[in-house]
Amino acid sequence: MTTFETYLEGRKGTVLDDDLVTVLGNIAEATRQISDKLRTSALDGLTGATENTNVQGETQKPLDILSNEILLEACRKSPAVSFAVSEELDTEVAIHADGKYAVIFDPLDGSSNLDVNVTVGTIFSVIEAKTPADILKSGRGQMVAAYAAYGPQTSLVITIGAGVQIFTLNDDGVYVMTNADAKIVPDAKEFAINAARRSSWDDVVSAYVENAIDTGHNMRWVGSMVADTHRIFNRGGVFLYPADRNKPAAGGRLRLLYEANPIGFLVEQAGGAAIIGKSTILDIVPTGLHQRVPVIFGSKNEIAKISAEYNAEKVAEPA
Ligand code: AHM
Ligand code: MG
Repeated sequence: MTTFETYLEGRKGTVLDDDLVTVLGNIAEATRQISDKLRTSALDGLTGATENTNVQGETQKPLDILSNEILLEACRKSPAVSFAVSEELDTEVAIHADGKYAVIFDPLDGSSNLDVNVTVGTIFSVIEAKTPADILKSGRGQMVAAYAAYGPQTSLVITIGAGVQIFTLNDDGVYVMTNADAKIVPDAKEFAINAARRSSWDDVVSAYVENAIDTGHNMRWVGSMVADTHRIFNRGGVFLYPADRNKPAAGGRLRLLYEANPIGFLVEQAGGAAIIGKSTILDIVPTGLHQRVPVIFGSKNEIAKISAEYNAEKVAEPA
């Protein structure tokens, strides 16, 4: 049996040093705590919304705030963490003055689904950053990316740049490896998109979806990116959240630093691809902590078809 702890110990000397192993152990423990809180949230009065809005203008759920606190505490417990960046915080938070790693996270992705009792998740990424300016580097600078999916099982899906490993939380609260080398199949006839927004899609996305429907692709949309990603890890497919063609300046719906980048790193490490249009997600140099981007990722050969259409310059690149 390989636990998350033994896996990390065995990978020391790669990107992992003792400090980073401690950081990852504490973050994994935070996801275990969040998983616990989710399981009994209705019994503990942790449902519904609060009166607070975050910097994105979104109403915060009690569990958004609690998950954010749990992750911040995990950062404070880790001497090597310099900064924390979160969907739920206006700006970066300084943690330890002599720290070297920034932890960047979406504490509870898909939280609009919380009371519906479907899968939600925590997404995070670790980069080297000694100053706030170091945080704004492209996704290629990520050392670690991961998500925890809180569904019927709690799964921790992680890359340290050596493929993707999946761990499952057991009854004793220990993450046990259940897939040592997760791969996204290169071809799959399934796509995920919020079709209610089709009037805002660009021509490439509209044509892709139309053709997919005409050629017998299936559609699945959870509305919780972690859940949609986890399905793609299991049976392939494509996820699309394009920019609104009527509001190109907004960039898209999903955020680069704590949604698109970690998922992009994981997807590439599993043999898939992740783009915004002509460019790959991981090559974008961020201009702000909460910057939004179009997000299109999944099975390599399907993404290649979409990318070829963008590159044919039929439309301008979104964002
Ligand atoms: P969140 O981090 O506030 O939950 O927002 C991100 C979520 C994604 O999980 C999901 O793919 C998307 O928002 C769904 O957006 P919508 O239902 O508004 O189209
Ligand atoms: Mg999110």
